[in-house]
Amino acid sequence: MFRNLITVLLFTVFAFAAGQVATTQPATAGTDEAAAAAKADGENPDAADTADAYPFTDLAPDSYWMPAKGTGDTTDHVDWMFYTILGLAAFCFLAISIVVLYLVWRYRHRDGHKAESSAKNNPTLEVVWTVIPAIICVFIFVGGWKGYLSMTTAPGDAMQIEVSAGVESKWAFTYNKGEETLETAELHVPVDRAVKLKMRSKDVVHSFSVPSFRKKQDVVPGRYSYLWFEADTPGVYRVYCAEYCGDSHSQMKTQVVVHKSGGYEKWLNAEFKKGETDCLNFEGQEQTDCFIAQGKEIYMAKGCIGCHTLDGVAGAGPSFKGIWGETREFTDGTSGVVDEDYIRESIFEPMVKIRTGFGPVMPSFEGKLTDKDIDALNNWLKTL
Ligand code: HEC
Ligand SMILES: [Cu+2]
Repeated sequence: MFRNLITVLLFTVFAFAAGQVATTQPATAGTDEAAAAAKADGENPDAADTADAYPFTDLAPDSYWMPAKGTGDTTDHVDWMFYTILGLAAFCFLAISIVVLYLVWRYRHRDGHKAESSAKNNPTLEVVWTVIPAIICVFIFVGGWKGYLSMTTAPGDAMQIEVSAGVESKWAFTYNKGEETLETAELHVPVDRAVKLKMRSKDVVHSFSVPSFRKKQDVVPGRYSYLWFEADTPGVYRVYCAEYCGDSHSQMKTQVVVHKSGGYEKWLNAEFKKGETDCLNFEGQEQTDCFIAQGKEIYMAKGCIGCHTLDGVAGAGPSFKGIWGETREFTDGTSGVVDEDYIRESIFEPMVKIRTGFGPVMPSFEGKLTDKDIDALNNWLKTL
């Protein structure tokens, strides 16, 4: 009796463990997606594309158990396996619990009854409870294996995007166009097109997971791993790291934007152009105007305003008024003209040339300002 009970209990535990493994996919809430989409909308230069590209109302969870579906066939297969295993586990749990409870009651201790020695073995019963679960296990294995095969073999014409994980628990996606590359924090893909991710980790083991695509793949340092999908519903879906990777693991999330037909190419082109000038956001302004506006923004945002005035009155540092083309004298006796190189050097290596009459107090902005920032500052300083 005891041995049988233990067998039955163990089986229940296993059945449930199997069910649990399949349920560890986090559920996706529709509202966050809407917020994410709204955010992506604001950032995307092509609002006309994005407005109807993200039907977030469709992104409500697929069921109590499963998040919205973003891919067709693969999702269906995974969901089918999931519900089958869940059903099996629930059935076994209920059936076994009921029998156990009944037997406990039926053979309970009563006064006057003597315990009988139990039967040694029952070959028929043992064969049945071995063969049936074995068949079920093989069935589950074949289903999982099929899903795994289709998950790991990307179609030959799949578009490739590089993914890197790590460095402050962030995902980064790299797109190539000829010689140029573009790195983004969100994944953008076209609809109805197979996309293959070539993934690597810069530090520890992470796991790239898109519950809505029912896809998950470990990303291991020192080797590439791959994952592919073909999204068939435009929208914004969540991306998680599904492998505990450090104290900011829970922050390691982003989203995948599935553009509707044609939208991806527009986005990519706009994004590459943005990389060239970073000024596309200034609508209706000439490129140079835009640069000038940016220069002033940097002046105010980076604290230059604390030491440099614009009205000709010197503060801790010289005023920027009329600075362009002036001749400056330095404490080492040399002199020079204010041009682009001088300005660049003044910002990155302020100690190299100290202007006579001022102290060597300006901090270096090396690493804090980009080359593009310097260009913008130059454009702006010329106009003062
Ligand atoms: C803590 C005060 C301080 C801050 C902040 C500061 N500067 Fe300066 N800056 C100076 C001083 C003092 C000088 C003159 C001495 C020298 O040449 O290093 C100077 C010189 C310069 C010069 C050369 C000016 C000339 O007339 O020859 C430029 C250009 C300049 N700074 C740009 C910037 C920019 C751009 C920022 C912000 C990103 C900035 N500075 C932030 C103090 C500062
Ligand atoms: Cu991670």
